[in-house]
Formats: sequence, C-alpha cells, structure tokens
Amino acid sequence: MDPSDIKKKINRFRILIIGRANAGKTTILQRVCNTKGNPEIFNSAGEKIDAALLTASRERGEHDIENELVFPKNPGFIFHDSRGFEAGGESEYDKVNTFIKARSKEANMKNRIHTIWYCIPMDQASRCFTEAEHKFFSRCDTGSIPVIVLFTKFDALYDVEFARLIENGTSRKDAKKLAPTHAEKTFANGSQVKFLYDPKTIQRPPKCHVCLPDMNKDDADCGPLIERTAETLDDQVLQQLFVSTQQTNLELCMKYAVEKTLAELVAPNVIPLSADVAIATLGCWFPHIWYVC
Ligand SMILES: Nc1nc2c(ncn2[C@@H]2O[C@H](COP(=O)(O)OP(=O)(O)O)[C@@H](O)[C@H]2O)c(=O)[nH]1
Ligand SMILES: [Mg+2]
Repeated sequence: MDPSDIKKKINRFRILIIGRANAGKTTILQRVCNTKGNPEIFNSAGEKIDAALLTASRERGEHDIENELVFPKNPGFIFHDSRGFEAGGESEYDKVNTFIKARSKEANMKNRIHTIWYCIPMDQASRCFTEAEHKFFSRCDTGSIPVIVLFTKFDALYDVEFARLIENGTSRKDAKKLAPTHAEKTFANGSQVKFLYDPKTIQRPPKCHVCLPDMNKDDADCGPLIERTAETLDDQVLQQLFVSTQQTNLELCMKYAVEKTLAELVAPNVIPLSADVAIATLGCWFPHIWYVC
C-alpha cells in the first residue's frame, strides 16, 4: 500500500501519557495542542461522554485508560491518560500492562498506541523513582511502542541549584542566570538518569528522556518533547503523521520536509520530480498550513 494511503487510514496519532496525580500530564497535553481548554472525552466505542454526567466524576473519566481525550484545538491527537499504578498496586499495574499489550498488537494501526510518554515529576525530589517506575521499566514489555520519559516540573531543580550557588558565594543575579544550566548538568550526570538506563536493574529502558521546565507558564516551550518524539519513531509513516499533526513546532515540519524530500531526490534511479509534485511532497509535512493556503 502507498504510504500516503496508510497515513490516511491511521489518520490520528495516539499517545498514552502515564504519571502520578499532579505530575503535570494535562498541562503538557494542553501545551502540545496549544490550548488552555479541557479535552473532550470519548469511550472506547468512540461515543462522547457527556460532560454533565462527568462533573461529579470528571477525574475518573479522564483517568480511565480506555477513554480517549481529544482537544478540539488539535483533534489530530488522541490521548489516553493513566495515573499509573503507585496507589493501586498490582491490579492497577496489570490494567496498564494489559492495555499496553493489547494496543501494541492491534492489527489495525489506527487503534495502536503510537508513543508512550511516562512522566516523572521533579518537585518531589525524594520520590523521583518509586516502586512504580521500577516495576514499569523492568517489567512492562511495550513491544514496538517507543517510551519516552518526561522529567516534568524540571524548574523545581532550578531552585535547588540556585540555593547551592548562593551557598557557594555566587551573587543572586548570577545564581538566577546560572541555575538552569547547572541543574541540567547536575541532573544529566546524576544517579537518576544512570539508574534509568542501568541494564543491571532496568531491563526495559526508555528510548530517551526529556527535561521539561515551566510547562505551566504562558511562554512554555514543548519543542524538545516534540523533537524527541519525532526522532524515536522509526516507522516513516508514523513519523510523518506525528510531525504533520503537531502544530507547535513549524521549524520541525520544515526540517523533515526538506531532509526527507532531499533524501528521496538523491536516491539512486530517482525520476526527477516536477515542481508541482515536489511542492506537494513538501506540503505533506505541514498540512495545517498547506490546506488553508
Ligand atoms: N512549577 C511547575 N508547575 C507545573 C508544571 N507543569 C504543571 N504544573 C502545575 O502542576 C499542577 C498539576 O498539573 P496537571 O497538569 O493538572 O497534572 P496532572 O494531574 O498530571 O494532569 C498544576 O497546578 C500545574 O499548573 C511545570 O512544568 N512546572
Ligand atoms: Mg490531569
């Protein structure tokens, strides 16, 4: 089947986001969809769940892993939200695990989970890696679904670094400026990142991780998350679907459009593209702009 036909069949990009309550999950999804609004919730049969019925149990509706969350601002993404399994223990873990197993083997690509974002909040330093994380990354077989760890609320570590710099005699002004880069460096060389990729304790490490500070601020930049997610998709069709669905990082659309089209043009025995076809090929990477032009 032609890749563009497959893309039409899959149509929407499906992401499972996991993380304990208050990890910053909803904030990230809003950021990725460039909205402050709430998602609409659909059950697994695709039926919209009436918000009026949900008011009492809104939280439950959002956190039922089977339900689909869609933000009207960008309906190209379907999200599944799971609070993880810390509180519920083994049966909660089984539920997440069963869902992932089923959705990684779905014959229909449309119903598969295409990426997992696993959130670990940094504002509770002593509890960064709990038993839940250990269990997930040593036991949960996600098949071909890439997992990315999101260290959310990363700005919490800036405060720690700021205090350390002040203690060492740095002025307040300099400490404020230096804290983010120092925090990133300390974290990159720290025990938590090492633990995540240590084959002695972690049998199923994530593909990569990304540090996300200040996602709750108006000028927040989720660019690094979008870039890392695109990089981890080794299926070309899914990669194009993801890049062309997100609308917050136009530079990324342009980068993939140019790089992938150039790669096609220099392939051996390629038939030269007409200007029309070349433009259409480039345009596939940013349809949200293309179709309104
Ligand atoms: N400092 C800080 N707070 C954040 C960040 N992201 C989210 N928050 C706040 O953390 C709280 C919980 O966020 P929410 O997205 O509802 O978490 P959820 O329960 O995982 O969906 C809210 O008050 C957010 O404003 C961040 O990057 N930094
Ligand atoms: Mg939430």
